[in-house]
Amino acid sequence: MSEKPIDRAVVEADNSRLGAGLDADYAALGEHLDRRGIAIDAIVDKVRGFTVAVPSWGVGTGGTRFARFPGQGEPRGIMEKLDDCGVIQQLGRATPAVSLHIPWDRTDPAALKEKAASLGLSFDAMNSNTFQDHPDDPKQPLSYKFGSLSHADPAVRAQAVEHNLDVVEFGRAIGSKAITVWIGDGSNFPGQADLSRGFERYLDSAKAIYAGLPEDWRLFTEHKMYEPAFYSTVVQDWGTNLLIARELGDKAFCLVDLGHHAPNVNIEQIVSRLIFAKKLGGFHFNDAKYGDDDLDAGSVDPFRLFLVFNELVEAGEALERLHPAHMIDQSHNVTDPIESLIRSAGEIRRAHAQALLVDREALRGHQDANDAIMASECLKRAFRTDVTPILAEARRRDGGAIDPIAAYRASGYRARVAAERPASKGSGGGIV
Ligand SMILES: [Mn+2]
Repeated sequence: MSEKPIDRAVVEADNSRLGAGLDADYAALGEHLDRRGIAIDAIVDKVRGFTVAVPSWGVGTGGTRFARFPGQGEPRGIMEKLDDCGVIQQLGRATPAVSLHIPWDRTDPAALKEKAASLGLSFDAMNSNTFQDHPDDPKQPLSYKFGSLSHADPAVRAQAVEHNLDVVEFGRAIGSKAITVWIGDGSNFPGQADLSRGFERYLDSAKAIYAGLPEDWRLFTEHKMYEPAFYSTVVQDWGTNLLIARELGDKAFCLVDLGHHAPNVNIEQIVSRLIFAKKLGGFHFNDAKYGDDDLDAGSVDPFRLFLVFNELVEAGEALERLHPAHMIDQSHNVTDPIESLIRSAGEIRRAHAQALLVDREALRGHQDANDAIMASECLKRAFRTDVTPILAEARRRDGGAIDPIAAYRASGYRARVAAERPASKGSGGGIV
């Protein structure tokens, strides 16, 4: 595989085909925003400065608990996953970092670092995995069937703690600065688990991980209401998550996965509260209709994504101090994962750009005057603005494609790797 996975000529062809149209659309939008007192170039610069990490597991085809239908040319290991991440970054220019999962992505760290650098990629937060068993890992002989960090058996807890510390060590070697801990611990039936003792055991384990954290690292804990446990989970919501972050210390923060809440929960308000508490650590972006559907960000409810970004922009300097990690966490069952990830990164940037267009001074005035209609319209006006030319211009200025999915399809990349990578087996659930 060449250093840049897509031939530069493909990007140039896309940009010359669409360049004049973009110039016209950009000028028209610029004029429109100018009338609203907004300089379009300043928005483009902010969009260019906003990046989101892609998950290494996202470039393989996902599955449900019923089945997994493999795609063509799926990556067979972390090096090929990085190639696919390189395509996403080369065309979209929004995703310069990759979030790894250990042990799925375990390999020689030096080789990994070299490969990433050749593709212009770096590594964001590491993810530990104690929600499944690892029969091939001699360091994890005990089963996580009944939990990990909160398990009743101290030997299982110790093994899970040790695994997390291993992940930190691995992350150090490749330049990561954070670990995200999500556990599947919980129960299926009332009475199965002691809700109090389970949480106390979790906290003890989390403290042991925290104690092994390098000085310049952050620990993100991720809450989830249900699944794989269906009655209770140990870290079920943002309140418990905040409690954990406060118990652990200054390097501990809460990670918000948009899919990990009950339907209709006001996620943007949770974000606001975590900013207030100075404990917002980062995001796993995705979208959902019913549960943790892991659909493409912004594909079902783009207004909710916009409202989350509205809180982030509103927070201003307070957010800069927190510098939350932005990561995508999705499962692609029926699409080409590369296309889904390019699109999702674009939609995340879209929500950010729209939030930047909110007239904050006017909004505050409407709020203080109790003018519900005008306050609502103030947000809707920003949300209704089609910022597509801003997103495309940001990509073009950074050497990406004006229409990255069209360029990807024109490149023939998927057919090329399908010839090099034998099809994987489709058996078993592939949800991640
Ligand atoms: Mn997640």
